[in-house]
Amino acid sequence: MAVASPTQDDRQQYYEELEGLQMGPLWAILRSTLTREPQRREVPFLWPWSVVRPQLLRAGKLVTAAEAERRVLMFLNPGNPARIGATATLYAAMQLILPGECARAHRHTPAALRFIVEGEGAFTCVNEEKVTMSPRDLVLTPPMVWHDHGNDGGQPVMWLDGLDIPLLLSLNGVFFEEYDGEAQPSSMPPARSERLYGRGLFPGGSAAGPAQSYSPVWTYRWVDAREALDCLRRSSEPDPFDGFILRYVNPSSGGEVLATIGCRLQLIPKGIHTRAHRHSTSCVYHVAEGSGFSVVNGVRLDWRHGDTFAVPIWCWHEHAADAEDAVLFSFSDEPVIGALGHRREQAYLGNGGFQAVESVFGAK
Ligand code: 1HN
Repeated sequence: MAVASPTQDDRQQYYEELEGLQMGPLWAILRSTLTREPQRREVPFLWPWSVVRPQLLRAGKLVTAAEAERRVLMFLNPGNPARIGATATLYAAMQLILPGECARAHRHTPAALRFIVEGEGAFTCVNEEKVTMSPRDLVLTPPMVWHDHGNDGGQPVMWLDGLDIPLLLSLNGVFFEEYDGEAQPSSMPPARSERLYGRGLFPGGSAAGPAQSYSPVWTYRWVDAREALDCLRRSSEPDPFDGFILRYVNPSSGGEVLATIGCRLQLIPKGIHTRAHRHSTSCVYHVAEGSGFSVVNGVRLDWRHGDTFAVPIWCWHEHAADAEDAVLFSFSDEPVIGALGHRREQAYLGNGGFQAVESVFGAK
């Protein structure tokens, strides 16, 4: 029996009724949801140190560490104002601690890393172990590990904070606890985690535990990382897409330092322009040494020491150093994408492997 064709009104009325019942027709959103490639709102973006530093020092005059708990300026991606993050999964920010200040102890499920940008004399106390912080050291505070920061020196200390907050928020996975007291006692021998786990030797016998999901080494020193990078540069060929690149490793597993965040240090030799590629992971870069530029989806980002920039997922990117070697520290959500089995990478094949520059970031 033939059915009378439904009118637009019939459908409209039906959809409205469904809405009131907390239901919806999949066919209305199927194609706009299951897209051929990721729909990304975040855009390539750069936060210049020359802009960030004075604003952060201004915060030091306006807000105490005690008031703020953490005196931090967040790096927010303008493509997605609703999200607290530099990319869809990664939060990045710059923190300031002034001489004599304490950023009180707490712990939480989001994983964190610090890459020190300026100043000597600060420390992070990680599970009762005092970890000193010097420029360009990497310091980890893994999930649910107690941490507070202090500054015993005479200078303001600033560092890049990297966390997986946007990811954890989307998983509804945030737990947070305050410590009973402002700062933890430092009951552990100084530098215990580096001395015990950071030297290719591990406890044996009954003290040998299983591989951990995060690195038991709380800090990776710049002198060591820089020396390793130099050694790599002198003894191997550069990767066409990444130059000379090192992975900060969890020595208990050989895997990434944090379950949700991977860290890299890469050297782009002077005069080298890497080929463009893109991958199904997002990344935040910080310029540890030198200057140069990256082209990210056709946008040229010129960078120098202290700058931080975001490369959202599936964006073409290539790097070039100026007259000196440049060193980029970066962190990404690669461990998450990898664990899900969704790692993809693509080389840019057009134009000899280099993108055409369509715009220059920050140009008026
Ligand atoms: C945090 O614990 C710190 O300990 C910094 O320095 C930034 C942002 C969100 C949640 C926790 C820190 C943070 C944070």
